[in-house]
Amino acid sequence: RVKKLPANFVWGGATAAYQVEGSTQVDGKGKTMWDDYLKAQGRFSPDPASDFYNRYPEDIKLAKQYGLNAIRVSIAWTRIFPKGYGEVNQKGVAFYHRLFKECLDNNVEPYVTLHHFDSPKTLFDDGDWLNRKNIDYFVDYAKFCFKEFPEVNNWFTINELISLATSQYIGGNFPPNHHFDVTSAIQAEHNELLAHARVVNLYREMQLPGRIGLIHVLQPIYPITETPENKHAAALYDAFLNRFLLDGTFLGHYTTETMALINEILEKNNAKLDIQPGDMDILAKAAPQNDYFGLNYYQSQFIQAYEGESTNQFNGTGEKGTSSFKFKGVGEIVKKPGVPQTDWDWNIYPEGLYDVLKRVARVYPNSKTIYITENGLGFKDHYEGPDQIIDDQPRIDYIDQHLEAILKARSEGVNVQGYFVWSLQDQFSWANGYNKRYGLFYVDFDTQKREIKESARWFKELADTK
Ligand code: BGP
Repeated sequence: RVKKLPANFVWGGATAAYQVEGSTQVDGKGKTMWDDYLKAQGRFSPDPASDFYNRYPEDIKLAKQYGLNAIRVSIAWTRIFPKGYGEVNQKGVAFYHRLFKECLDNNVEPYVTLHHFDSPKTLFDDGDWLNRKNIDYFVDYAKFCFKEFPEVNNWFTINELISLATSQYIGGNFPPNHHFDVTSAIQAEHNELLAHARVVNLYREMQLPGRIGLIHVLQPIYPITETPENKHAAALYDAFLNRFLLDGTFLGHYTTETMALINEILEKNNAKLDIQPGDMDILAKAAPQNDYFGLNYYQSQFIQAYEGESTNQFNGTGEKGTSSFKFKGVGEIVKKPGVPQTDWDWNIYPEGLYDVLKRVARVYPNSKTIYITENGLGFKDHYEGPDQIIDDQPRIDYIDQHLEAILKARSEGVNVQGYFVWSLQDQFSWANGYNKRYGLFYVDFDTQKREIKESARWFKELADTK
């Protein structure tokens, strides 16, 4: 076993504005694509979430106390520009200055994402990423933030472009809940890449001293057995989830092989992708200008060939075995015997993280430095009573196994410089609500009291002893 963390390793906890802040209707904040949607759905409310808007000093103190030297936060676009553009909301601006100051005063370095699944409602209603006008608004918002927050040195443009695109338009578990709308999904992927690339190019033009990149969640896809059909299914789905975005980000173009796979999916689904003149120049210019790469990893998937109609079932309740996914002309997701799964049917497969790290380093050298910006276990933690340590051994095992995969890749030359656990404290999960917990710190959502989990103590020991 390779077991040593490097001395200067970035060791953080991750959050996202809408999942922790709460206070969605105070101090002039505008609505996101989620507010009315969640209300109509009636399952759970984004308020007060983890009440981070008011309790951030407490959470940052906990982070520091438990050995963390970094935190991932995101700026809620709608606190700054309630309508997505136009007038600036100074109370929102002031909040983020306070937050960053608190981080820096405590030596917890903030890594800041500009867009984490929370498009302004006005822009969402107007097509979200499918409307190119909204890319202009995103660039304006980014520019404002770069000027306004010089105290931030580590930026990410967009979090998990693919999760947004596929949850909105393929799986249907994010608004606007389309199922297998392949045209919208692939277009959203391309347009989000454009938005990212334009902001990277802008950041370089502004000659700012910090670092900028984006965050992809990578999901390795393995054929369930090594038949030619299953291997082709894996190649197709991989192109749709990973390869198209990695090519666009770090090569600055989509390779012929990637486009052959994408076009096969588009043809089989009567879908199309619109690439406009100039788009590829923007991507090509940005590709070598990323400073680093945020890689999120949770799970790998196993697939077999499938030619029938598309159908899917999303497990948003934690009732094991209730999910299914069949993508016409691509493949059917299947369970691999011997690979454990969480209550939400996510495979626990640390080998996938090792494989994908090796792949990124080999195929995409422009990724430069890699930070694992999310990794963690969704789990139904058991509350033990006030001031009682919560035993979350399965989470410790999960993190331990994935760290081992990271350290193995590092020992073979992959340049991983940090790890952010998802998540710092328990928070609101978009399509699952509050029973899917990830935190090092337990949040009693009724009282907002924080409790310590064993994983936090384990995390601290690792920080201390490396
Ligand atoms: C990532 C997101 C996070 C977070 C995490 C866990 O996709 O970047 O925002 O939610 O996954 O996912 P979930 O909450 O669906 O379990």
